Amino acid sequence: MLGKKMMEELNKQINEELASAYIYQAMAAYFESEGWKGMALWMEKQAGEEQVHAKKFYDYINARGGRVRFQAIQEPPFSYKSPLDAFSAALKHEQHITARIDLLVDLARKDRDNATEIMLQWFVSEQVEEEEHATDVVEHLKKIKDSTGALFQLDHQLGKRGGD
Ligand code: OFO
Repeated sequence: MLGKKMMEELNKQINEELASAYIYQAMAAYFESEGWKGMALWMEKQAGEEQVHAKKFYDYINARGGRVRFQAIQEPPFSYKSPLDAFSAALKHEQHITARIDLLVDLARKDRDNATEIMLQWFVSEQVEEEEHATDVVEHLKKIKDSTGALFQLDHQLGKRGGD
């Protein structure tokens, strides 16, 4: 059985993951509106991944005999100043999610809830990748600055993102 506090926090994490999907899908819409098709596709893939993350928590709560509770999702930002602004926000958001996962691991250790701690290890590794991918794009965009040609090239490259 999951502890009460753990079940609350895992349910909150479903909300965090779905809110992440919402944020990234809204970023995709922003990129679409600006004509950056590759970046839009990158964000769309990211949004899809977040839904998979939410489902992992959903399935885990159910497997442990808990009760899933869906909560309201906040409206995501509508627009950004630039691609760099959007990807910087995505990186900041991933850092927030990493802090959330760390909090869940701390709680699992405190509860001596080994099953949850092991389940969370996948997310610990995933967050390393998530931050790395967002950081790569942010660094690339910083180097590009306002070079339209280089931006088009990066947009093309990001559009080739697979289902990682
Ligand atoms: Fe972006 O990793 Fe889940 O939230």
